[in-house]
Amino acid sequence: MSEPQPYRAGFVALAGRTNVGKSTLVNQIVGQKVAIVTPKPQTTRRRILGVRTDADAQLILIDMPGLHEAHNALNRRMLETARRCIAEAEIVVPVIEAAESLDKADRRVLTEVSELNRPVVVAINKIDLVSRSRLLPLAEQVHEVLPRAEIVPISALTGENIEELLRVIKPLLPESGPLMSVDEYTDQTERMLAEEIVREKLFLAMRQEIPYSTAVKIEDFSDDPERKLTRISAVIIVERDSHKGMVIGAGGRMLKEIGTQARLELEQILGRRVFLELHVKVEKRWTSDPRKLKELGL
Ligand SMILES: Nc1nc2c(ncn2[C@@H]2O[C@H](COP(=O)(O)OP(=O)(O)O)[C@@H](O)[C@H]2O)c(=O)[nH]1
Ligand SMILES: [Mg+2]
Repeated sequence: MSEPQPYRAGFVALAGRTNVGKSTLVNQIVGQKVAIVTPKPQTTRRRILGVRTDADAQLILIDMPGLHEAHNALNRRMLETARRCIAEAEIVVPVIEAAESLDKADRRVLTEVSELNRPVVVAINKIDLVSRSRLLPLAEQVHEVLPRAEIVPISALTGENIEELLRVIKPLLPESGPLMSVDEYTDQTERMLAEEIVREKLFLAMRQEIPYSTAVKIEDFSDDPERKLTRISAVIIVERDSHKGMVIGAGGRMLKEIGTQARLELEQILGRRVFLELHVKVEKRWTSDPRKLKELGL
């Protein structure tokens, strides 16, 4: 009979440029929505933990902002956050996009990761969009930068090959009992989740560059047990008066739609009725103001 395998647990950082599907992958592995996802770059601003507890191992996944070039204080903070996340992880999983060849930004990420003295597993994501046979040249290019890393093609969206990714990662984790309570799946409070969900609906609703200069702050989050509902009041912060008008929309329709979408999802996540109130406030140049960023927890 074989020896029982020791339990393993540790921190796994998902690193990569923006929009490759890191947050989608965290949600897929955890089996719950812990991180918001949009087609827009730079959706994730903070470090978010997602926990997956299995019978043989516990993975604490670190979702983080993308590795990108920084042009303002917000971007610099996001980049610092990403680098700190990579530094604190036991295993680094660079996520890159399935394509014919390695994109410049992806190559930069792999090179940065290759300089760490840490086990690395490369996830080639979005394989639902390409045929597998065409991934060979890409895998070879990855192998040139990271000769010792295992490479696993996956689809974070459909879940394809995620079990294989976990099978490769688990033996690399240190021997340890679970680090987080087994019924926990994120380190975020309900208040933080509410903030993120409102921001997701805002990002999805707005076109062009406006999302990057908006933020959401929860001003009140209180349970009303008698009426079995949670009252949430949030402010959407924008940089310019013109942006305020666009977020509110003609006759207030845009803001109402964002509020409805956010409320419906929050009711589903929290499992109770939600009364959500949104308003919009202009804070000139908040994305360049370190003090404002700190106030917003960024
Ligand atoms: N087709 C496809 N799209 C994906 C996949 N994973 C993520 N996406 C999409 O890529 C976009 C960015 O995803 P997100 O998780 O926010 O990327 P992040 O910036 O790396 O966290 C979203 O529109 C996702 O729906 C995948 O495996 N296949
Ligand atoms: Mg993300």
